[in-house]
Formats: sequence, C-alpha cells, structure tokens
Amino acid sequence: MTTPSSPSKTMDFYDIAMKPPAAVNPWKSRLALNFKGVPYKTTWVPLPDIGRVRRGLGVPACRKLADGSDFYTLPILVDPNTDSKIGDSFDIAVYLQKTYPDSGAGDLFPPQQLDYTYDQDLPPWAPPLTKPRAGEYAEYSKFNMHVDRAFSAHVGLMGSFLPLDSQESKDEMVRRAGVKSWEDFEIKGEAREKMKESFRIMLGDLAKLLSKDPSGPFILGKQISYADMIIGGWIYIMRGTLPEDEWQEIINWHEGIFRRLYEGLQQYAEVK
Ligand SMILES: N[C@@H](CCC(=O)N[C@@H](CS)C(=O)NCC(=O)O)C(=O)O
Repeated sequence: MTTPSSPSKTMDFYDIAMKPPAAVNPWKSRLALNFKGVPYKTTWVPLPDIGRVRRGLGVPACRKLADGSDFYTLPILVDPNTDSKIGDSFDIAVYLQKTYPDSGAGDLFPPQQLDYTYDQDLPPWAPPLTKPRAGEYAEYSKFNMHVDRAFSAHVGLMGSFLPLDSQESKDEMVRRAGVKSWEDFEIKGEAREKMKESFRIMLGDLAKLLSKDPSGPFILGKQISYADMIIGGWIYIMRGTLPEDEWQEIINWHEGIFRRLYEGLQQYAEVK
C-alpha cells in the first residue's frame, strides 16, 4: 500500500459524548491530530455505546476490567486514506508520526530523555491505563505510563465532575464501580484536601522536568513534543472537570508552570 504524505480524506476520531460544548477525554490525541494538521472530525459516542461501537469497528480492547474481561475504551482513529483503525492514544500519535512524518508542525517524537517515574501503588479503582512498550519511542511510552499512573492516582478529584451527556451514561459508571449513586464519586472535606496535597507533590516532581529548559513552556523549551501532550492531555481533563476555583488554584501551583504549558498548547486545542 502506498502512503500519502499528506492525507486528503477526512479521518474519524471517536470521543466520549459529554454535555456540549465540553470535550473532556482523549486530549492527547486531539492535540496530536491538530499538531499534525490532518483533516478529521469527531464522532461523539455515549459511554454505554462504546463497546458496541468499538466491536463494530473491529478494534480489539486495549484495557481489561478488574475481573479480567475486556474494557472497551476510546479514543479510536479511523483513517480512510490508509484503511487503518487505531484504538489507543499512544498508538494514534505513533501512527500519525510514522504515516505523515512531514505533515503539520513537525516531529511528535524528537529524541529526548524523559526522567520521571511514579512508582506508588494505584488505588484499586484506578486500573492501569497503559502498558509501556519496548523498541522505537520506548522512552515516550514509559513516560506515558508513568504520567498516566500519576494522574490516575488523583483522578478522584475530577471524576464526579465529569460532564457526561446523560443519566444513562452516569448510571453505567455507577453500576460498573459498584457504588450506590453518582454522588458517591465525590471526594469531599479532609479526604479531598489530602488528595490535593498529594497531587501538589506529584505535580512538583513533573514541574522539575518541565523547568529543565527555562526558555519553556515545553519540556524542550520552545519545541513542542508528544511528551508535552501527555501531560497536557491531563491538564485539559482537569480544565473540563474541576470546579473553577480549584482549577485556578491548581493550575497556578509551582510558579504557574502548568498554566504556561496549558496556554502553550492552546494553539492545538481546537475541537473539530
Ligand atoms: N490506553 C488507552 C486508554 C483509554 C481509556 O482508558 N479511555 C477511557 C477514558 S479515559 C474510556 O474510554 N473509558 C470508557 C468507559 O469508562 O466506559 C488510551 O490511551 O487510549
């Protein structure tokens, strides 16, 4: 198969439906798609329909539920230019870089060392989002896993504010988590303050990596890479979920280094 160097047909990007106009979830891929400047449009899938849609497209599950059964997730990217279907955000970024190396704003994976690990145990309700892979881009893949672990451990601060599109979508999450109601997801009072403090410490470690090149706002200074989108994807989830006062507080921690990253990525944050 010949691969077009710049795609002409519009790709389909599958994201979880939220109350319009919110886009909350697969921001890493959205930032990567916009950075590569490829044509795509979003298909919004209600949470209870993800399994049906993913199976319908013939894309195998990339996560497991705690009981070992398949966990059907988004994003998925379908590219009619090459007849490809990709069902994991890291794979989507690698696919875009390999298939369209000269498209858009540059290389998503410039070689770099990404010194950051998060080795604390995850709570049982936060099963691993990603597995690291060997070979090409292994450094980015390992970083992706550690950053996913670090934010997943604190996702309790955000979960109850997820602006899902319908009561059915909320009911599905409640059923799966084995809790009584949506309100049970909210972490309040002292427990919230404790989790925020742990979040502040975790972000402090990531801030060290981001401040390596003071010409910032990106890890490589003025040059954006997928590593910035790995962190930035989570910052956009925070933006779409945290209450305004908490968002303002958290985004300004550590001398505003994460606010500058968020602002630096805004040029690639269009929802199409
Ligand atoms: N490793 C996958 C993880 C994707 C993932 O876990 N997606 C979650 C949202 S963050 C999802 O689709 N959840 C569906 C559900 O909870 O039903 C990736 O990076 O694409």
